[in-house]
Amino acid sequence: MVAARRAACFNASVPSPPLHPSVTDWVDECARLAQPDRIHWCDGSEEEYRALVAGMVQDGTLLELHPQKQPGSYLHRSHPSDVARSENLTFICTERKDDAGPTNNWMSPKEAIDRLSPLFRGAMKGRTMYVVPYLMGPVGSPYSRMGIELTDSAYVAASLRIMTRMGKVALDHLGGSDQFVRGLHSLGDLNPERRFVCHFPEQRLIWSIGSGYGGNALLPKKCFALRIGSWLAREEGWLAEHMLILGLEDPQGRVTYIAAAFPSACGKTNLAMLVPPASQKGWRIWTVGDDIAWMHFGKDGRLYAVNPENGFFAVAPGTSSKTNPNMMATIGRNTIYTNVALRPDRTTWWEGMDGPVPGDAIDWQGKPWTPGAGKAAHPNSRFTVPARQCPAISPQFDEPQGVPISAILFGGRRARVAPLVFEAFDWRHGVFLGATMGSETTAAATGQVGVVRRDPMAMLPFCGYNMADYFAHWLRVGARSDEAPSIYHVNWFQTGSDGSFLWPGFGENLRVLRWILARSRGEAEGRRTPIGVLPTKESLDLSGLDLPDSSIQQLLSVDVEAWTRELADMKTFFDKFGQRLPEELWQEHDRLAHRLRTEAA
Ligand code: GTP
Ligand code: SPV
Ligand code: MN
Repeated sequence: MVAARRAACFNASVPSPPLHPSVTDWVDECARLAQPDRIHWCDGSEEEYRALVAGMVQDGTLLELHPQKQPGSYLHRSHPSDVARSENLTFICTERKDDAGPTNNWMSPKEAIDRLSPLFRGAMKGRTMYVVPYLMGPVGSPYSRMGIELTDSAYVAASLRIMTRMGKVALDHLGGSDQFVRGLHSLGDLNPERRFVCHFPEQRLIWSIGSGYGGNALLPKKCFALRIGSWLAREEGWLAEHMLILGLEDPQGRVTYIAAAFPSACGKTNLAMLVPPASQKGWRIWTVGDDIAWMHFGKDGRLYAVNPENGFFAVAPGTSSKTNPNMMATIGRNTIYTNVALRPDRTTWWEGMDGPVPGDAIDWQGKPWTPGAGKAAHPNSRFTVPARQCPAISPQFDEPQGVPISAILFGGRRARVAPLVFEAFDWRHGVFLGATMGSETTAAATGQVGVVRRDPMAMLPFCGYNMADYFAHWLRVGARSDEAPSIYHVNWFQTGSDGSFLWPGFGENLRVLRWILARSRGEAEGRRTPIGVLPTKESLDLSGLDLPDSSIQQLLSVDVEAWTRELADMKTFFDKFGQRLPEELWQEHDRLAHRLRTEAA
């Protein structure tokens, strides 16, 4: 009976044993629920990828771009109501509501299964269910983890081959084990009324229905590597973070690794592949990751980071050969774009790209567009591309032990208040800086853009458990080591009275990284202020930038009144957590209040 059902369900390429029976049992169970016409086990091969793409070109899911100008590249358009992560439809489904905490939407596991089962029932009729085994992290790394995503979206299956180490390599890693994160995904009917992204961290399970976009649908990324990942990390004593990882090489050839947490669409990808401007001779940046870091303390007490991903799913608008030449080179081929605009010669375009604005184009919804008619590319339009195509990809990208992190940066998008850069007094103060980070919302999530909100450690939408416990975890792991990285806060996004950015940003951000590096080596001056240690004007290399004194003044000063107002907002945020918030954070809050009062007096 079981054999007969398997024969009916599985394609010829069912991987040969030894798979743990729980793998096939779960695939069977999901197939009985969603009732796909076909099941395809992905092996991750080039031929399979080509066949997936060919099928999508044929049925109109993908449009082939100009084969010479953008070889191997395709345009995908998502449903106009499905263009970004849906935070309001994202749930953490723990047995106890308190374990999800006040910053997450919560449903009991039973309610979630009861509500979503009818939506999944028969959802894959007439469709193929792709079984996508994937490995998060370098092959052979003790820190890598297995997941399997079942999806009825060929776009998702193809994208996962870019974003993860997918197919045979993953099953080889799994071997006969039953340790993997289960992810069930269906496009459903794409109606936001019937869209849910549910996480069951206690069951290592994800159920997502009703969206085909990014973080809602590519389950290894935010759902596994961050939400379930952060839960596992707390249980096991490591960190799963929304951070880029870069190597900063100085003119003597020494490489120092830095991790940085900025909220969605706040500059991680750009910093991770920074190209030094001509004025910064001898410096070089190596890209290890642009979105997620899994970090473990080594026996030597240092914090080591691996990038669990294998590709980039990055923001298109604003990407140009001026802002991010490495990314422009990366996407020269084998790239799947989503919701960008199309020029008449079948090449892609978006706001902020090089060259002239096209006189006419097709916008992200497939409609004719001329300049002045709103945005041609959706503000959250993106592309997936293999990480190894990046000219700056680090030789340590596949290093199983990861890279040792010397500094951690937290940063937000703040028009006012937060100076260009400041250093935390110690680990505990650094955790406070991360926990109280504020940032303006962006198009990466549905909802209003440009509203300042608390986004602790850039993890507000991604922490899979109570954030009070998450802060306690951060405090605990750092206290265990004398070699913990130093912590900094940065902000590239201050604006002047006319609304334009005060700091040139992008490649020039290297100047800030150099100050951070020099500080961590004890070689740069700093100025102690109530919020942390700021650069003195002389210690930060501003040569050749031609910044007006008034801009430098605003970039490098602490507005005591504005910070005093911040304090009140931090308190409101902390109050949400009640007794569960670690006492140390209240102490840091009170110390900041005291320092600000002393400064004002
Ligand atoms: P996610 O993929 O959503 O997690 O975002 P991310 O943090 O990787 O953001 P990304 O680097 O893609 O940047 C988002 C937007 O910010 C793009 O439009 C960039 O052009 C812009 N940006 C990045 N760095 C800078 C900077 O230093 N200054 C300014 N003004 N804009 C920047
Ligand atoms: C983010 O929003 O932080 C992203 C894009 O990196 S998505 O994968 O859609 O969440
Ligand atoms: Mn992100």
